[in-house]
Amino acid sequence: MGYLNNVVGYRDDLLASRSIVRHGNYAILTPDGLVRNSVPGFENCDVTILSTPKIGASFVDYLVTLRQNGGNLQGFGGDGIETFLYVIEGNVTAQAAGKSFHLAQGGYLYATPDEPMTFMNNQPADSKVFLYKRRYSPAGNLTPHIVSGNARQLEHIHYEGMDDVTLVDFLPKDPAFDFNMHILTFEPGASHGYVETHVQEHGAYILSGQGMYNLDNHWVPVKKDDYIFMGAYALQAGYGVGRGEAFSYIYSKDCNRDVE
Ligand code: UGY
Ligand code: MN
Repeated sequence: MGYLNNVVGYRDDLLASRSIVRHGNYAILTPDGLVRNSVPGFENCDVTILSTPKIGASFVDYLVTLRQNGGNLQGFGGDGIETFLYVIEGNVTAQAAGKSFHLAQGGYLYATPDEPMTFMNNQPADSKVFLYKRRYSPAGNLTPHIVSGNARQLEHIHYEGMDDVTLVDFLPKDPAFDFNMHILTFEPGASHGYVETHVQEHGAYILSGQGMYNLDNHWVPVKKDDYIFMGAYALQAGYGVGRGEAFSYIYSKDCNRDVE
């Protein structure tokens, strides 16, 4: 018996992933490669940790599927950590600072660094949320406040004067806030006006459609449910492709602070 009897078929399927990780620079995490993490405080949830300081981000993003009665009742954030929750699918009840919020698809909650948020699935079917946390960067006596609403009620502004690209801002333009969350939407064929090169970082989750994205001068195809990390100074630009749905993503961006 030769050793060849032990050789299994060539696993070319294991060579095929659209995910890319360039530490500190950019990453694309596609749904097929995501793994579940066990994180204290999350019960009956599938938690995937996305960007972290280990990839070069100053924030942490998570994708969480809340199963029946699933959620985090122990408290997410607080002790100097501000948090943001966005409902991708389903219905979630969240609490912060003694207030309760019923969040349907598109619903969101920002909790200040001194107030942990709790949240729970509010329906028998699964709900899916995008979470963000970061250590708040204080500026003088400014204090941010709790913000909640639904993306559907937010104003769509034309991004940098373009007809076919719109932007939504979730948080107020107030220097007390050290980041904002946005949704950027490109009609098929619409694009950024130029290759952005900036110190701010992004964690972006694609909500709909398909696009081509330039990350540090590498063009990559991206689509709904992909996640993109763009580190400080990562070159970035994209355009929507296809004839159907607009290419749209929710993303974070640090703001309103000087650099040390
Ligand atoms: O706000 C932004 O920097 C945004 N336009 N960046 C991006 O979409 N990659
Ligand atoms: Mn940008």
